[in-house]
Amino acid sequence: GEIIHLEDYQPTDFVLERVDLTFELDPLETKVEARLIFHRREGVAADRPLVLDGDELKMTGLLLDQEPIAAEDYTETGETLTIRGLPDSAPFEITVTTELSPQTNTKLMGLYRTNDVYCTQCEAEGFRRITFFPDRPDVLAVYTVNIIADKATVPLLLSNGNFLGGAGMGDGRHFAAWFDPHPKPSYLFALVAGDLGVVEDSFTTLSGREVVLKIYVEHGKEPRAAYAMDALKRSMRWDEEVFGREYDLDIFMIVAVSDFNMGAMENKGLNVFNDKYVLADPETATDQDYANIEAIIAHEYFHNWTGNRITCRDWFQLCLKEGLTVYRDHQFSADQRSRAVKRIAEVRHLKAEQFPEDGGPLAHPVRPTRYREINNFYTTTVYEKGSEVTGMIATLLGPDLFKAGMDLYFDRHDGQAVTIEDFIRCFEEASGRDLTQFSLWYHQAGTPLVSASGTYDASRQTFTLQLEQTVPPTPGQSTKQPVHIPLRFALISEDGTITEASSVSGAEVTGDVLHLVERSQSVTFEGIASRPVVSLNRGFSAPINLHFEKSSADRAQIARFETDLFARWQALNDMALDALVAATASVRAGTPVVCDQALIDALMATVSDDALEPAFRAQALALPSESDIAREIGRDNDPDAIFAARREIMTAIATAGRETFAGLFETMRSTEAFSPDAASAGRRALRNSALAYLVLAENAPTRAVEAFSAADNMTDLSQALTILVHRFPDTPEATAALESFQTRFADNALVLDKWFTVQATIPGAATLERVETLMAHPLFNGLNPNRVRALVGTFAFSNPTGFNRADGKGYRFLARQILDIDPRNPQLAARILTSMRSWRSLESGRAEHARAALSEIAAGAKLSPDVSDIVERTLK
Ligand code: HT7
Ligand code: ZN
Repeated sequence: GEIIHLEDYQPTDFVLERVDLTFELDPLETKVEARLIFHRREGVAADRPLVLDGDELKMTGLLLDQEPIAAEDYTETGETLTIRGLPDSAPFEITVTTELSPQTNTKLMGLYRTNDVYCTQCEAEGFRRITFFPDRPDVLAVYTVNIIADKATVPLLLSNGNFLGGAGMGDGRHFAAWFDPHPKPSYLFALVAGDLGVVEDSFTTLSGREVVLKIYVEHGKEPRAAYAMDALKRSMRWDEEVFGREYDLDIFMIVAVSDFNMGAMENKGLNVFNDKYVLADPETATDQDYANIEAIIAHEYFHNWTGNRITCRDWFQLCLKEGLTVYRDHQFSADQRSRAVKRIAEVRHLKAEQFPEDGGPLAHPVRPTRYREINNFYTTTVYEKGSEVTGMIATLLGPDLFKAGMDLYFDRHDGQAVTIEDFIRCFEEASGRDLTQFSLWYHQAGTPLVSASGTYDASRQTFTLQLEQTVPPTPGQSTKQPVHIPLRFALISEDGTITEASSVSGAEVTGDVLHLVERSQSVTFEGIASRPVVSLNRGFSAPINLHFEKSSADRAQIARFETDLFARWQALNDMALDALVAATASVRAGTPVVCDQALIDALMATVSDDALEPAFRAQALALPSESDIAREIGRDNDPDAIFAARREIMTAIATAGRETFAGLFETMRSTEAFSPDAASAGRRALRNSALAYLVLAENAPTRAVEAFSAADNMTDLSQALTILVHRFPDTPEATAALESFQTRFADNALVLDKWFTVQATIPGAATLERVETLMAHPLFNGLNPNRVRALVGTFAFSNPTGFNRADGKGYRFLARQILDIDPRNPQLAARILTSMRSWRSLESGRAEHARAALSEIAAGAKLSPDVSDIVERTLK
């Protein structure tokens, strides 16, 4: 594939007015008729042809105003259909007929089949696999869709918008017609047809309109859609109350399918979901599953305004809808649950996924300017960093001006396809603030590094904070400008109270927000009575790396007294990270690991503090991961040393806190019936962390075995299984528990994914052979993306010691898998391949093995554009 550049953007020569589609569904020979009404855009020369996009299409007919087009007036290649000699200004109708084979479409883009259900996925460029079309997001049209299929086997016929009507056709077939009055780009088109069960409900909007809600799932699974329905109604209400956005059709439908490349898709009025993010009940779903369902249901629903009503001009603007919608779903979850705990989870995720991307070969700006394969830009940078950037606008402007900017955006751009510049302009106009420098966050890749140090002058009663920022070089961007960094902060005095300065110089400070705008800034606070401890980047107000050396005592002071709970967690986590990095150095030097007593004291004080919510205490106990430690060390990493160091630190904490953990394991036990609410989930989280430490302290599987037998919900069951199997992998106890889990859930593929994942993430080199054996297991299905991610994906992404085996066999295994998956599902292959993105920070032996495996992939015959793009950038 060639490279697409933002600067080459041009509007289309022809304006699409209306789309009429007719589908005659058949597994191998689906007929599609597309009637497209166009007119030439004003000012476009009369000899300009109409160029439509296509991808692997078989065209069986082509008409202009119902008349065949002469062979010399059109050219069809696999990828484009060019039609010449079209009317100058009058509207005209093009009718294209194509024939598709949904049953053999394994890419899961366009029209495909999953469990005998017909289903489409059109974002980003899937519509061109259905018919020849101007398949780009700035082409908005009104669609009518007719679907015809066998009535007995395909009783359900769905598409976007409102239902017009349907009937039997007297030949065993039936049809249904749908009309979507909202102009939309092709990527939001959807069709679903098959035999599914349904859960129905309704929602009355604030203005009193009644909306029918339907969630379609496989027959028999209806009870497992109840939580998703509840989350949907809460999302609809929340968007009305917080963003003033109402739903705009008579019906909103969600369909759960089992073969899907991503989490879900926001097609207008007809969202399609990976069933993993719809189905839940206490016996089969963990608390994390419930939280994911709530967040993704909300995310897709929120797209109705941020994405669908206002969409992207081109795919470079993907963060316009994705960053903003992630921001909105984060705010929703924070309101539904504990804001601080939600923020901690977000930051953990951001650092674990986005920071490595931004610091490696695949780094790109939130708003990129070039791409080879757009599917490879559905990244954590576009989504999560995009959300952080939106959050910084809210921090800079404050809640009222942020809201005014959002209202202006909805008002001004409803029904349009716009750019990030249009979005930013709304906030500039609403606030009167110049966001030129701030916009660099969209255009410069790389995580800014802020170095801070403080000096207290007792005689003058002043405190000076010295701040420096650098944005590291990234591929294609060697030099960077300083960015506008909103740093929320607090000065904590010796007695633990928060001190306000009588005046500040050297930076703009509004409320608790300090504006860092220069490369280097010296900020002086006056009227400070004693040496303060600075808590910087409260609430993670900016997505930066912060280097601020502090003593354990100072960190402990923040952990104890900050009023921002996130900052308390951050202080504990920083202490733990210091200890873990030091421990790793000891392991590599062959000297004994000693655990900082201040860390143990601060952790135990936090976990024993009953005034703190259990979910927060559980977050405190969850130490930085092996990859967090590797990222902090940054180079020459030895995953085995990191693992050993982390195990030793955890054991030291476990030993010191053994009684506390035993107490928590009892007091956090639930006596009530299972509820997925955040408070109950928090108690389970704390109890299960206590269990993990207890098992380490006791160095025996007994307690995990008991917890496994006693569990009455999937959270406790899967946690007990993980603790047991990861700590004592080859014991009869672990084998028996795995066996019992597999037997019990043999008919539930989503639960078996947990069983595959638990085993794929067992620490140590031996896991590779286990994964290879599991791939031949009768319950594994290499054609289903969820199965592949559960086994191969988690092995590569979440098993540092197994995947990074010193002999390089983990990488070679991955190379084989990528080459095997790529021909049938390039998106899935490319996604899993990004697990190699940090290979250059490994010690040289492993790095050489990784490079060899990447080169093996690069040398593969007939690579997809998806995989070749990732492999080439990763190797560069
Ligand atoms: N907007 C959706 C993106 C998506 C997607 C992209 C490429 C290929 C398959 C896909 N399925 C869904 C999901 C979202 O962000 O809401
Ligand atoms: Zn989205």
